[in-house]
Amino acid sequence: MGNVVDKTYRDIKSMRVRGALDIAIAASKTLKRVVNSDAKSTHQLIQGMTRAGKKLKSARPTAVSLPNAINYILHTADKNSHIEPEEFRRKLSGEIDKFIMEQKSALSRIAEIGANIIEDNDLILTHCNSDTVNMLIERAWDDGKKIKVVCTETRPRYQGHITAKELSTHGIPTTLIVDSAAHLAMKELKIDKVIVGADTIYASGDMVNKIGTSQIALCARELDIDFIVAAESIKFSPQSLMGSMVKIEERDPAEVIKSGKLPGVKVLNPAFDITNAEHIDIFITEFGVVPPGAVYHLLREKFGWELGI
Ligand code: RUB
Repeated sequence: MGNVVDKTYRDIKSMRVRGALDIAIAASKTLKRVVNSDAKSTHQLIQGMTRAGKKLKSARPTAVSLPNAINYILHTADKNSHIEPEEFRRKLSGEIDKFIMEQKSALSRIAEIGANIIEDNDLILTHCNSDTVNMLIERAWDDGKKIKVVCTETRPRYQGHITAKELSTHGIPTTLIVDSAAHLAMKELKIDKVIVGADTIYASGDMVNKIGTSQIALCARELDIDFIVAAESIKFSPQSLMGSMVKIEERDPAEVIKSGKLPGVKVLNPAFDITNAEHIDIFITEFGVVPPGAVYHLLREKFGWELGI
C-alpha cells in the first residue's frame, strides 16, 4: 500500500497532478485504496489511513483543499472506528466516493452560476490554469456567449499554456500574453472581467492563488475591472478561523533559471501569493456568489465538523 501512497505523493509533488481540486481528489482516491487494504482490524486500517494522510498532506503545502479532503476523510473514519473491518471498508469507500462526487458537482454548479455572470462579448483575463475557471468559461461559451479570453503564460511553469490550449480547443478565441503584459492588456484590450481560481481562501476573505494573482488584482482595482474568484468550498481554510495560515510554497530555483547561469545571484521562486480581500469583488462558490466579507460565515456554517462547532 506504501507504493500507492508514495506514487500519489510523487505525482502531486512533481506537479504531474496539479491544481487545488485535482490534488484533493487524487489524495481522496488514494485513501480509498488504503481503506481497501488487507489490514486485520479497523484500528489498523485507520492507522494506515492516518499515516498515508500525513504523507500526502506534505506533498504540497499551499492548497488547503489537500488537508481539508484528508481531514474530512480521517474524521469520517474516526466516527466509524467502532464498526467491523469489512463493514468499515464498505462504509468508508462509499463515503469517499460520495465526497469525490460532491466535489465534482460543486465544480459544475460553479460553472453554471459563473456562466450566468459572464455577459455576451465579455473579454476575460485569467491567470494560471484552474479547472474551475476553464469549466465556467466553457459553459458560458456553450450557452452561446461570444466571449474572448486572454491568458497569462504563468511563469515559471507555464500553466497558462494549458489554459490557452484547452480554451482554444473548445473553440473560444484565446490570446496568450507574457505575465508582465497583464496591466497593458487589461487597459489596452479593455478587459471586462478577471476570473481566477484559488488554492486557499481565508476567513478574512484574503485568497491564495498562483504567484502573480495579487498583482493582477491590483491592476484590476486600478482600472475598475471586476476581479472574480471561482472556487469550491473545499478551498476555504477552517484553520484560518484559528489564525493559522498556509505556507507559501517555495519551489526549485532551477524552474526559473538554469543552475549556474548567474553565479552569485540568489533566485526566489515562490509559487503562490496572497490577494487582499479588498481587491476581490466576489467569490463564486457552489453555494452561490459570496462577497469576501461573507466567507467567515460560510466557513463556520460548512466546516463545523473540523472545528467541533
Ligand atoms: C494552480 C493554481 C490554480 C488553483 C485552482 O497552481 O494556482 O489557480 O489551484 O485550480 P499549481 P482548480 O499549478 O501550482 O498547482 O480550480 O483547478 O482547483
